[in-house]
Amino acid sequence: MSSFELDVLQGLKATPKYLPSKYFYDHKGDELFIKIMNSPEYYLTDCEFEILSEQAKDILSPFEGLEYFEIIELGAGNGKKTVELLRGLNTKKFTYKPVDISSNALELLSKRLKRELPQVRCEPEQGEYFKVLESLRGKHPKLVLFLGSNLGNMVDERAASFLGALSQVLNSGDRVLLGLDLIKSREIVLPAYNDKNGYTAAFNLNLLKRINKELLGDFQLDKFVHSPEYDEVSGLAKSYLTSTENQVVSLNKPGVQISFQKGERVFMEVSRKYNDQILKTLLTRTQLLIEERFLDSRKYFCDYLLAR
Ligand code: AVI
Repeated sequence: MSSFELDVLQGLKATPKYLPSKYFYDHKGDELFIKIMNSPEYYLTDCEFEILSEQAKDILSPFEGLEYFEIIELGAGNGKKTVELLRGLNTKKFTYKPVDISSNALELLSKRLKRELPQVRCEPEQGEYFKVLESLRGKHPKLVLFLGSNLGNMVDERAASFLGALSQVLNSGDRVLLGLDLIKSREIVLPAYNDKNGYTAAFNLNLLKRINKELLGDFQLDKFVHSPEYDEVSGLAKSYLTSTENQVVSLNKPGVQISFQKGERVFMEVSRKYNDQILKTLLTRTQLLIEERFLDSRKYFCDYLLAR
């Protein structure tokens, strides 16, 4: 059984039901995520683009005097923001190593780099963050980029163990640039997860489509609605797909039937929003310390520079 099949089965048999958001990113999911990032409601990308393009020099200052270093990007996506950070650097001094679960996203990124910064030495690696961590060990000084509030898609416990594992493969003096979306009002956050064009709804529903295709399922997409929620006290944004009627869905590959009640929700994704305190709690069991904060002009988003 593939891990996709196992994880989907486990999630749909659980109470309450859930599906892991890491499976959003098939070919169609990648396309929809790019549309989300270009949506006016999805402020995260613009904020971080502003930070990286306007403050690149300050962000990279700890690496200024070094002869050679590596820039490793976890969850590189299409690299639009990172290109801004790399633009001002002397290309002989570093290697850029983007890591992503999506080989399609890595291909798009490599093409973008060839077009926009052809001199940059780029060594892409396809894989899950947790699984590639070991391969990051090495003697060269490192800057690890974990941008886009990607950490927010992990529940806190997993985020803390991820940061712990990351800290363990780094050497003293290495840095992590961690891009986090900050806690703010629901009037700003909720529309980012419920855009008017319906890209976010389609992004969530696309996972049902993927299950239909890969696990021979018969989900009827018009019988589920995208229902995001956000609690501005805890900073937790959560996305659900809600069943609009009592229904039974078959997955013919494992050969199971799953019942849904009218109004029953399938938890699809957490997108945590942060503040200093929440981040400090996640860092307690690591050897990473907050060295500096880089904010956008609206103070919606923060790129934290962490030092090992
Ligand atoms: C990739 N990640 C940080 C996005 C987020 O904001 O949680 C994924 C996303 N889901 C819906 N819209 C965007």
